[in-house]
Amino acid sequence: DPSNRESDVGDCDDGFYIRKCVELARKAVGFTSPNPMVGCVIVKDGKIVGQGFHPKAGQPHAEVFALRDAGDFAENATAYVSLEPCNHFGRTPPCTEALIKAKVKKVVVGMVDPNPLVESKGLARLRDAGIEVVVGVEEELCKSLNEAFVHRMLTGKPLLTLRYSLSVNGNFWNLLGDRITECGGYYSRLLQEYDAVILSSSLFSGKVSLPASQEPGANQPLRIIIHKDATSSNKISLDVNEVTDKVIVFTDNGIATAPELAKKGIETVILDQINLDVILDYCNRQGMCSVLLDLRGNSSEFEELVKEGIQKKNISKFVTEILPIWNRGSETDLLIPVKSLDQGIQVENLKSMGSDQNVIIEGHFKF
Ligand code: AOF
Ligand code: ZN
Repeated sequence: DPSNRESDVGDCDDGFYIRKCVELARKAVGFTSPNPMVGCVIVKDGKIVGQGFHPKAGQPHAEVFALRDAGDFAENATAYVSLEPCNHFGRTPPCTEALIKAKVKKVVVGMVDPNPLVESKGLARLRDAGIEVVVGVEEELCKSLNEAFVHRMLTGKPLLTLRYSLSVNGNFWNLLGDRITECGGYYSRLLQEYDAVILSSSLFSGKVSLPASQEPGANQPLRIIIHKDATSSNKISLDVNEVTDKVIVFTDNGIATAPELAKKGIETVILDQINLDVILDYCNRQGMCSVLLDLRGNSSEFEELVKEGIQKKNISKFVTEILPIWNRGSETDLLIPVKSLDQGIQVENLKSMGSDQNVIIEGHFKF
């Protein structure tokens, strides 16, 4: 009897269960690339009888875990999935077949899978098997959950996010950092969601100042360190104790840098010219969906990278509305976490503070 099963039912609408799927899916944040995050719940007679999420590429999909959890209760039940069930053999077999075999009656889907291998074919397969299919429940939520995966599927590039912390008085390039980089803070939480983070070599004077979570099992984004104009007198210094195995250095002078880093077991990529496109292509080939560009550091190497990025992408609002506000004030002693500078209200707040206020702004901006 399904009513004997443990459940956490609130109200019984489709949106509720898809939101539950999204909540489950997010348990794997930072770990699923190149795959999306997906959650699934199996519902029978108004009770959740099974649930699961996709933990990591190569491992079973959300539906498989949820069906396993539900066992025989899956028969005649409704399966809720935040993403269209796949109908192809990838690293794992098709979820459509698993749902059909389990004899579910109905499948409610958050969004169509933008992966061309799947796109609507999963839905068609379920309908062919006589299963009722509903699509597009909490669609925006499901899309935003997998914004990076969707972006990569549509563009062939990872989603790039610019992360900054800076003072009102400082200009765009005069970036702050260390006081805002404690573990567990805003930046620390942001890092958990990314596959890689691009850092300037100028940040490294003996140790890697990245507030990545120290919790066991926490996601550690690949640290991509840019070291431009490397010479024997301008060497990168990485403290090997702080370095995880997930570090790679992009440099334009292998002679100055590579042998020393190789001795420490750090991979170096030597390029004629370091630019964002090359780095993003590299990340894409590694199956990464999301990359964070950390604006801390003061070196010219970084300024060029960011300027190039700004010219290419449409962040005119950032340049026209936000930058002038920063040309005020003097020292900085107040921290305002800003989730996204896109939000006009926060811009207004800053304006009303006047020029004598000392403000540090922290946030991130999706390109
Ligand atoms: C689902 N449920 O939980 C996930 C799906 O190599 P594979 O077998 O893992 O297949 C990867 C593709 O399957 C991925 O690109 C995406 O289109 C879909 N992911 N699909 O039904 C899941 N993670
Ligand atoms: Zn699947």
